[in-house]
Amino acid sequence: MSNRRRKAHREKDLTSRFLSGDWDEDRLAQSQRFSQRSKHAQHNKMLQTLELRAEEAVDLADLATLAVGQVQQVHSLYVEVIAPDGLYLCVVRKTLSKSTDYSLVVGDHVRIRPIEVRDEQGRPEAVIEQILPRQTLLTRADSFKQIEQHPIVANAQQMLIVAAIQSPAVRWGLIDRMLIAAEAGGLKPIICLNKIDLADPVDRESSQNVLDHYAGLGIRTLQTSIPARIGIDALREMLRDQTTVLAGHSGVGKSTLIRAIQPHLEIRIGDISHYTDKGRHTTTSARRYELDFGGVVIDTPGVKLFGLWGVTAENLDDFFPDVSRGDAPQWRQESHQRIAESLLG
Ligand SMILES: Nc1nc2c(ncn2[C@@H]2O[C@H](COP(=O)(O)OP(=O)(O)OP(=O)(O)O)[C@@H](O)[C@H]2O)c(=O)[nH]1
Ligand SMILES: [Mg+2]
Repeated sequence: MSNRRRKAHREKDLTSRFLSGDWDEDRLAQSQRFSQRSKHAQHNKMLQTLELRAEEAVDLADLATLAVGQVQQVHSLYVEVIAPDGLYLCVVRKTLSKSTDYSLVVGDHVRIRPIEVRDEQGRPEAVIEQILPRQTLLTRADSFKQIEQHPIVANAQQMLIVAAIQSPAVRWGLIDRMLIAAEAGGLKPIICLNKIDLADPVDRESSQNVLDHYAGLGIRTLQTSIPARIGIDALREMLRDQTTVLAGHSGVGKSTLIRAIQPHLEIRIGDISHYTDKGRHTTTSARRYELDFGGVVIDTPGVKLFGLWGVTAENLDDFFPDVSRGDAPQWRQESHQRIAESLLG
């Protein structure tokens, strides 16, 4: 009975997706997933040796002599680590993964032990022996109910919160949530309002008023447009010599901004027609990129919701100094109210 109901529901979904023109995108996503899966199968074989090595017990007396690298990207079966002498494909020592209560995320500093195996592209492999303490941690909860913690990026110094003035329309409530997550995780926030070429002067002025309010709270803000080349140089200066994680709704232009400041990087960028308020998630996992003028950026997949971790109805006011002081504009008071209600749940 329940199966039949589920099936009917799915068919309806497919029809509406077909009619809305999303069908090809889904097929594309499916074929991408398929090719990813066969790539995984290849890797799986190659990583078996590495897995076996990770299961061996080793004497860790030499731990301090091992090179420290930083996690560049986390895949389902292995982790890419950038070490002083280049990129390694790694797995975590079994005894370590059993003893630590957190899984690796992009930006984690790790000690690695190279082994004499290379993958089919000649990339060296290594076992991660130690995860070093995190300086900062951007985390979100899996839902507004805050049941499970989802660490996103470790050791970033700042967070570029990207929103688009149009397509998809800016949601200041999401920005407030990300501001709280940045502060709770020890990252300095910057609000970047992108796609300002798409807005009319009235929208631009009202957005500027909102940004001015954030600036009054000591938060750096900027407006950008890639086709109109507005704010790109200012953004480059803000990112120089810093480790910055970019976060925001899907389709706001996070990957495009990275490519605008560092053109040679191979970053996938979504087609604008794919973006509705639902978002399409062109970037599917967080990844670290080095900037050749100094600094590191971490691109992340778009988020629709940003569940807060470690924030309670009791300490929420700490993140809203304007509301506490009683000089917050109406929209900030409403945002505070909505978040407070969601925390009470
Ligand atoms: N008009 C206009 N379009 C832009 C601008 N910046 C980005 N876009 C377009 O917006 C679309 C989405 O850009 P992406 O960089 O893929 O967005 P994203 O935030 O990385 O999205 P996810 O990876 O899904 O989270 C692309 O078609 C870009 O060309 C801008 O300043 N103005
Ligand atoms: Mg992206």
